Amino acid sequence: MSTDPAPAAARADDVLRLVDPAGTLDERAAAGMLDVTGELVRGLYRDMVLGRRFDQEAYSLQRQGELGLWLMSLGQEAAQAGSIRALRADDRVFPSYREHVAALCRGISPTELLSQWRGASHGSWDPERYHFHIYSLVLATQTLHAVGYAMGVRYDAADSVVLTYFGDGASSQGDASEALNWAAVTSAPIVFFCQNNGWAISTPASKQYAGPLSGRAKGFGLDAVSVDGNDVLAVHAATRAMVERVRAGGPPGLIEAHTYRMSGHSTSDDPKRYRDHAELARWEAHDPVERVRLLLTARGWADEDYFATVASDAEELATRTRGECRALPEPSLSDTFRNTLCEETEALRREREGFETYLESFL
Ligand SMILES: Cc1ncc(C[n+]2csc(CCOP(=O)(O)OP(=O)(O)O)c2C)c(N)n1
Repeated sequence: MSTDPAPAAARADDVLRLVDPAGTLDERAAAGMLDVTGELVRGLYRDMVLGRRFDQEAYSLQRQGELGLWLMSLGQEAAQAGSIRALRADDRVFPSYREHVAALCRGISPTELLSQWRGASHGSWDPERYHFHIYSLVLATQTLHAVGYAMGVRYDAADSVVLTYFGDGASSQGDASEALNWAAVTSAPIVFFCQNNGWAISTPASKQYAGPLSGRAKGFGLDAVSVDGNDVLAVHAATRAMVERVRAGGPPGLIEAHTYRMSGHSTSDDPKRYRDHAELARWEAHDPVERVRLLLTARGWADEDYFATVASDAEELATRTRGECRALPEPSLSDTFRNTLCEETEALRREREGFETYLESFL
């Protein structure tokens, strides 16, 4: 049995690609979709490099015992930067748990991003401030929350759009199908963004479903497209087009971005036990960051000074991440009770006080 996720992608409808792995831009495909300027490409490149360096630092922090767990995003930078940069700041995002690059692009700070993984807080950042909801480890649950929110947007006659991220594994959850169906029948202003990285921990996509996810969405009545998820310009163009259609009152949409996580599922996982080396090597040749570096160089849109500046900004981000993470205050165990409900009930107060008395008995 093949464990290579590529066959699932091959069965998909036309997969949009604007830049190939050698950094060559397909001018004809891009025409009418995207005004490809040096400024746009430089910005996306920077997002990806900073996001990758942050992810690497968080991985190291976990290995040194500073974080309880980390879910890496290595290789998924284009899918995230390309899509989030296609949204307006007031568009709402419902992520799963691996959207670190997208979160940083939204302005969420390293500390806010890491505190949940350090066990220092229950939800880390304020979703209202960033229009970016907190992470959920329960697969696909956020897709239903997102549809509910999008229905509210429609009732308010507002013109913001909701985007929800989920994985190929999450698409096998009933919640995801319910969300697609409910979005379609209510014409909710929502875009489902699937980062199809071919694996749900150790289960390959080929063992989860037989047809492309984009096809499944069309069956529910959604608009759907398939993109090369390692091509940041293709992702950006496809998301912009889809978001514009949805904002203008078109049906909800789904974008299936074919990508690959070049690291394990989490710091608790050892992908060498189920993925073969050749598969990883094939995807390394499709590195999303390298492709953009080649494009920038070939077009003369960036020189060595520019790349050095981005690299030094990434180092600065890593240093800040480490310092701020280690300085996070220890949480109080009582907060577990305080964060359960918005307003503490009498019963909860009794439980909390009982627990605090129990803790004090150890002093
Ligand atoms: C409802 C539910 N079932 C099972 C799990 C265990 N689980 C955690 S991550 C994961 C695989 C998710 O794969 P995918 O959705 O493709 O996202 P990826 O982690 O690859 O980004 C599973 C099965 C869970 N967290 N929630």
